Amino acid sequence: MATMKQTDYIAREDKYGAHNYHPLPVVLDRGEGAFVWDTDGNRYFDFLSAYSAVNQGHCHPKIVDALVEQARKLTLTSRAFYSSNLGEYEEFVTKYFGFDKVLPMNTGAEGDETALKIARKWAYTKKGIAENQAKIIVCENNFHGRTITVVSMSTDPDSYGGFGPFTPGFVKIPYNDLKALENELKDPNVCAFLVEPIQGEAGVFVPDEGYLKKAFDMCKAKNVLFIADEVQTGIARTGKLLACDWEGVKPDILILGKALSGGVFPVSAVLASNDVMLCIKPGEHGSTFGGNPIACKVAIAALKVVEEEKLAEKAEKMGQIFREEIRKIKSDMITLVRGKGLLNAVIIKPKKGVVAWDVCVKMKDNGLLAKPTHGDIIRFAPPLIISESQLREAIEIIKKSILSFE
Ligand code: IF1
Repeated sequence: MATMKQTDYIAREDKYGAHNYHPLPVVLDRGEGAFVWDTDGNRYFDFLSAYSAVNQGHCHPKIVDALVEQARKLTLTSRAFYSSNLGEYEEFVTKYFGFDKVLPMNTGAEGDETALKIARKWAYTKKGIAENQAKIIVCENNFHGRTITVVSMSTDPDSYGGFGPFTPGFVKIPYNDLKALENELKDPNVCAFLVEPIQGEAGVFVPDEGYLKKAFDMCKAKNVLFIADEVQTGIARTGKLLACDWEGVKPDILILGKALSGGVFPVSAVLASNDVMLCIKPGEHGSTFGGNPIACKVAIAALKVVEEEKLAEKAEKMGQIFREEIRKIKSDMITLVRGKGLLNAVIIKPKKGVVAWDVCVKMKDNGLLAKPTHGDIIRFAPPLIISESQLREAIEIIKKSILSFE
C-alpha cells in the first residue's frame, strides 16, 4: 500500500529514471489475475497485460511457486556448464511446439536478433549465398524490439530516428501484400522473410485470410526461411496456441517471448529444425542468462497453465464476446474494432478535441487500464484467464467511458 502520494512516486521516477516512456498517470503496486491495484488501493482491470506478457494472469500461483522454489535452489549457472534444468526445459518446449531444437534467450528483441543471426548463418552455410550478401524481407510497420539491428528493420521514425547508422541487409515490403513479397523473393540473395502473424504495435493489423499460408508457400518455393515473430501473438493470445496455427503454418523459425514466462521472468526462445538450428556452432551465440534454471522452471509452469486452463479456447470465446459488444456501443468515436482472440484494438476518431489518450484516462478513472498506440488506436488485451462476468463488467466500463464524451 501507499507510503507516498501517487504524484510523489511519479516525481521520483521522473527525477531518477530515463524518460523513455510516457506512462498513464497511475502507480501500480499489486497484481492478481485480471486485476492490478494502485498504491492507493484502487483496483483496475488490466487490459494491456504488459503488452501480452501476462496472458496467464498476474502472479499466477503455479508460475510464481516455480520461480520461488527454483530461486532457493540454483538461479544461474551460465552455459559454461550443463544444468539439470536446461535439458528438461528444452525437451518440454520443443515437444510442446513441435520443433527439433530451441535456443533459449531472455527478451523478445534478443529472440529476433537470434533468429536473424540463425537465418544469415543458414544463408551462408546451407543456401550458398555469398558472404555478407544475405537479405531478409521484413514488413512495413513492423515491431520486433528496440535494439539497433531490430530498429534497422523498422519503418517507424519513433523506433529508428536518431539511432543510425543502421544494419544493412533488410528489404521492406508492405504488410499483407503477396505481390510485393513475390517480387522480392525473386532475389536469390534473400534468405528469410520475418513477419508478425498479426502486427501488434501497428494497431492489431490482422492480415487477409490465407496471407500467412500463401506467404509461407511462396518462401518454400524459393528456399527462403519463414520466420514468425510470435512474441506478442503467441502463447494463446489470438485464440490458438500460435497465431500461425490459424492457417496451419509451421514456421521454419519461431520466436517466442513475453507470456512464455507468464510475465513472471524474462524468457524468450527461438525454435527451429536441426537443419536450421545446427548452423550455429559452439561459441557463436549465447547470453549470460539465456536458459537459466529459473527461466526453465518458470517457462514450463507457464506453458502448463496455458494447457491446463485452456487459455487459447478461452481467448477465442472471450474475444468474440468483446468484439461483438464493443461494436454495439453507439458512438461515432468508434470507427473500427478489429482483432483475433483477446488481441483487439479500437480505432478512436477524435471528437471535440477528445482523443484516444483521453479515453484511456477516463477508463483509468473508471477502473480499467489500456494504452493508446499510434495516437488513435487503443489496444485491448486482458489476461486470457479473465472470466466472462469480469469481461462483461470491463466492457461496461469501456462503454461508460466512451459514452461520457458524447
Ligand atoms: C516497448 C510495442 C508491443 C513485440 C514483438 C518483439 C518484441 C515485442 C512482436 C520485443 C515487444 C513490447 C515492447 C514494449 C511495448 C511492447 C510493444 F508497443 F512496443 F510495440 F507489444 F507491441 N516482437 N513489444 O511486440 O520484445 O524485447 O520487449 O521483450 O518496447 O515499448 P521485448
